[in-house]
Amino acid sequence: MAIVIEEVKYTPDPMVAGKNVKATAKIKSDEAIASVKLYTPDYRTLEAYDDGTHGDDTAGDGIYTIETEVPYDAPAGYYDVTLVVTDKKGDTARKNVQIRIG
Ligand SMILES: [Ca+2]
Repeated sequence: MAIVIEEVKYTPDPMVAGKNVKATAKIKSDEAIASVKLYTPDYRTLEAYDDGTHGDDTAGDGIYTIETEVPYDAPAGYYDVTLVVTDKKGDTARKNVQIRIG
């Protein structure tokens, strides 16, 4: 198990169209992480950070954070997003997560 993605959370839950959402994923890896990307239902690719900025609370704690605005015209409902983690050796792990927009 090179990369383990655990504890994906977001607030507020459900998300609100036109408002900010903060999502976090706890990631464990034997290798250094190269990138953590989230593919959204509206075909955006968002980068998650563990650098103490971009809404991330603590740098280097293995909790990666994305802060973004939910599209104002997003219809309420359940959606699937995909989180893809790539390490510096090029190995990847992915996790599908169901989100809710209220
Ligand atoms: Ca962090």
